[in-house]
Amino acid sequence: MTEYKNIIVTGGAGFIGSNFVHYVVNNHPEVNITVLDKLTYAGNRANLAGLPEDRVKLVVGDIADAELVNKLVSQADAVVHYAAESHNDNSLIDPSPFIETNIIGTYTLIEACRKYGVRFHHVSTDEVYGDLPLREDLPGHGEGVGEKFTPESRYKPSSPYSSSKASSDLLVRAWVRSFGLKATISNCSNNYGPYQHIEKFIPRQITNILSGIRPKLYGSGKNVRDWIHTNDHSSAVWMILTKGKIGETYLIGADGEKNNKEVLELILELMGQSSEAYDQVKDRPGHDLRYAIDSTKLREELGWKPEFTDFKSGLKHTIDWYTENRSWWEDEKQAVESKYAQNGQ
Ligand code: NAD
Ligand code: TDX
Repeated sequence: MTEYKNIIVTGGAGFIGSNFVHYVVNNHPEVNITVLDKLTYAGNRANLAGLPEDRVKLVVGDIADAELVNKLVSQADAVVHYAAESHNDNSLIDPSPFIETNIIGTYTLIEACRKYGVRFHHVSTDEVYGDLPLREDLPGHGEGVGEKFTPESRYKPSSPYSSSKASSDLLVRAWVRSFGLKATISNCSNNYGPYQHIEKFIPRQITNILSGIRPKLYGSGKNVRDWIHTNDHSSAVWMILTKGKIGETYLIGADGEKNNKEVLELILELMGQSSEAYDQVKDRPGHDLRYAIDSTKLREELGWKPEFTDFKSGLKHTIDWYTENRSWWEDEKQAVESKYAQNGQ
């Protein structure tokens, strides 16, 4: 049982937020959820379809709308904050919504939580720490060099997206220290699973193959991401919300480092394609080389551990989901690909 019976989930109609809503509905029957979501291009009512209406309510609105936020927060026990502009490539084309939503939106939420004494959990990313060198470029291939992100790592964001997330993390930290905001922060690595927007790497390649388009790999494909199944992210956030220490930052990761070329080759194999059936395209400007999370603190202090650690089987389920849910993504595919094509990607 939890003391948080009525929670607000911002961005709960997006990829990770909606997976969290499903997780809470399935695992914590005493909790009611208000999803606050603007339904931008990345938000989708369909992600919440089938959930019990008496437990999950969708409020369509902006997290930067102080009047609406104050009204909702005054009636809640906790806020779990996922809403964000989340795509690096978009932030390189137009940073402005990233500043509005990720910085001003977070500010609006923490001001309301401060006013009403409401518990706040801030969902953030490992990208605030910038990148790490590739293991192959480290002496002894990086073994024992202490080469992962920890909660003490220096903030060093590279893109407009990651710098806006870093800004929001720092606001939360300051509100804890100066105003006693009851907040925790989590920084998670790259998520995969169902309901992820098809602009992102894994679903873009799966839906390319399903549409007869060749997958697109940026640059050399050597860049490393530390993959975690979104269900494991959800269990970690719930644990931090309910057992985490106020003011603390927890890093969430499942030891899932892989380079992009390896991931793409696995998708091609699982979808019955030749391992060379893809195009190498223009690299992302400022492309972070490698992310890797040390989640010891979360595992040792709170006893969390990931369940979905077989990447190949998680990827297979994800491919099956996009194959079986064509209507969820098909209408948007052409527009997403023409935006990339304009950019040479
Ligand atoms: P997403 O883009 O799929 O979903 C974002 C959701 O926020 C959408 O439903 C959108 O409509 C909503 N939203 C955007 N602006 C809003 C506003 N102003 N007011 C209200 N709602 C708004 O993103 P995601 O990949 O699910 O990421 C969710 C959170 O997790 C983000 O904070 C992101 O930084 C963080 N995160 C993501 C990853 C990842 O791998 N995707 C990893 C670590 C952390
Ligand atoms: O078509 C592509 N080809 C490609 O090679 C795309 C879309 C991406 N890539 C590469 C770029 C990255 O190295 O794949 C990797 C993953 O790309 P994205 O899916 O865009 O994710 P990334 O930039 O790593 O950021 C993600 O993880 C951290 C989320 O989008 C962020 O919201 C989260 O904070």
